[in-house]
Amino acid sequence: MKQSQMLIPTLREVPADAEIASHKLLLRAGMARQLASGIYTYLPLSLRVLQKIQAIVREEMNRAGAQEILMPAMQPAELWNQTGRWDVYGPELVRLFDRHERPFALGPTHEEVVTSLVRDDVNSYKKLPLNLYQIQTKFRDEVRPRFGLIRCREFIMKDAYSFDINQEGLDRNFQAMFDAYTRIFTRVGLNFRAVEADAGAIGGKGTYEFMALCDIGEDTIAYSTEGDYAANLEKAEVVYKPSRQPDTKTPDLVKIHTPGVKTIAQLTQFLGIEANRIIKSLIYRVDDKLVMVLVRGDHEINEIKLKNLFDATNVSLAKEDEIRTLTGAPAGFIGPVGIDGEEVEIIADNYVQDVYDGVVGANEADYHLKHVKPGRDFQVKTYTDLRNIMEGDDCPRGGGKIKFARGVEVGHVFKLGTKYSQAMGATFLDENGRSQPMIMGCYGIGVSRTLAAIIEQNNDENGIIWPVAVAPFHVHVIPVNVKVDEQRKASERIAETLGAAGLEVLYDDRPERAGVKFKDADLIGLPLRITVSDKAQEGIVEVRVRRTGESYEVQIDNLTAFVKEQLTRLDRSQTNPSR
Ligand code: 9G3
Repeated sequence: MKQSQMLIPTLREVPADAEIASHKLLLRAGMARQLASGIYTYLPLSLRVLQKIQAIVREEMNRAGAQEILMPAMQPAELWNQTGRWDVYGPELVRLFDRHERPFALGPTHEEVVTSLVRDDVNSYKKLPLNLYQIQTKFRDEVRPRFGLIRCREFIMKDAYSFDINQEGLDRNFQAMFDAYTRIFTRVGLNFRAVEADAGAIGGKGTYEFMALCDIGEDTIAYSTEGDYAANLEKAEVVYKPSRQPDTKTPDLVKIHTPGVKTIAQLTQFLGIEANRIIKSLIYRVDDKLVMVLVRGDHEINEIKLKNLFDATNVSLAKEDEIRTLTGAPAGFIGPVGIDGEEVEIIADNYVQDVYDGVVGANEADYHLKHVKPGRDFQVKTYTDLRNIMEGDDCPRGGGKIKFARGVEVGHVFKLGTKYSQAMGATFLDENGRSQPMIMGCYGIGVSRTLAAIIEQNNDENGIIWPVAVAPFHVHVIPVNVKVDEQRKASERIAETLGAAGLEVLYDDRPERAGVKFKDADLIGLPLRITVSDKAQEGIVEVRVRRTGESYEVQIDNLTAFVKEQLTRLDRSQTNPSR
């Protein structure tokens, strides 16, 4: 392909709102342009990469027994009313009216559509299992689109849906999808972890997020220094080991004046004690009731665990006036001592029970209590795992210590069970002729987000460094001076020969200065760059490896073999990035 004829509008500078590497580079390398907030045009180079990612996705989905379909983006509201989700989702669901004033949604996901399809056309156990997938544009009117293609309002997703007659079938499909995702993200060259995640509103047991490790990721992953354990911080369970109690008797409670000392940090400073001697008390509104939650001063409450404990829809910190009404004191001075467990449930993280000679708010402004002993001075209805795991904690599964990493979710696999099939009447007749709801799973990959994550993980100060498997082209052929006939002719011959050998070649035939062309080549980031200079007269060109900076002088007669060998070597190193 001649670069002078391709739309690759490279930029030196980018708008200030492009904060992260992939967003900057997509704009600078002439790969994408924003049409509106969170809405992008993919330019030719991006499309070539997307098509390679999608080819890998299709190969692995088909290998796992899934069948490709393509569902509409326009979804009738009544489908969403059958599952009750029309009213669950707010402004994030893009809604419109057709010419007959009928309400529609632009699909953010396709559980309703695919379940109605299967309900209407599949009704015998003989027709199951079934796994249908599509690669299609999704619409979600995010309140704050950001980070380029990482968080868009219109994006490309591969979404798959499996239908089985029983749990074993779902487990098989789930495992097949899990393995397919592992192969997909390995083949595209991503450094990723499959992490246990919280099922959230979807419900159902067993859900994993595939996280591309990168510092701009919004999710925190807790992983073990040994073994394979990894979990989203929301989900990571904390193993509780009772600590031996010092056998000294805890003195009686004493109220102390702590004027304006509200936070844990101020309290440790004021009293000269460790944060693990303080019991933090928080009042939460859990659906329609108030709950007092206790965690040790050096720990953080995990609101997802709190929500799951009550199987609640909403969990939020109580308002200042609710706190005062309930405890008689402002936040920062509240505590469990003297609170009537009948009026407000008191629950605590496991590690609270080992706090000895502790400190809590006195339920009076500017006062705390010291020498507090759980079980003696206050009762707790439930001790359970309510805190965030922390770096250095023991891994809850097997050995090792917990470390944190940040990640971007590029895949998500769910066991749905009968949530949608029940609601929409997607049933099948089992071998006894009895009607049963199908058991479902759903599986998503953010295809356009994967493109951004690959750039996020593969770049340096000069630009993108494409993994071979998804590079827009394999080789960049650049004459130092295209006005010198011998260089131009040699370049054209080389582009022709490599093309004929099945390689994808971008030939920079632009009448630009060499420096400009080399800068653009580094920006665009193809795996290999072939520089054609006057040395071509001696039958020699320079081959430069973008990832490593290595450069080789190569006989033109040996160029095809050398290029293929380099690409193979690079590809092998990239599909198993350092774990
Ligand atoms: C909505 C809107 C946003 C949404 C959803 C519905 C996320 C919604 C969860 C899923 C679950 C899986 C199949 C592919 C993999 C993910 N955001 N989810 O259901 F109406 Cl506005 O999409 N779906």
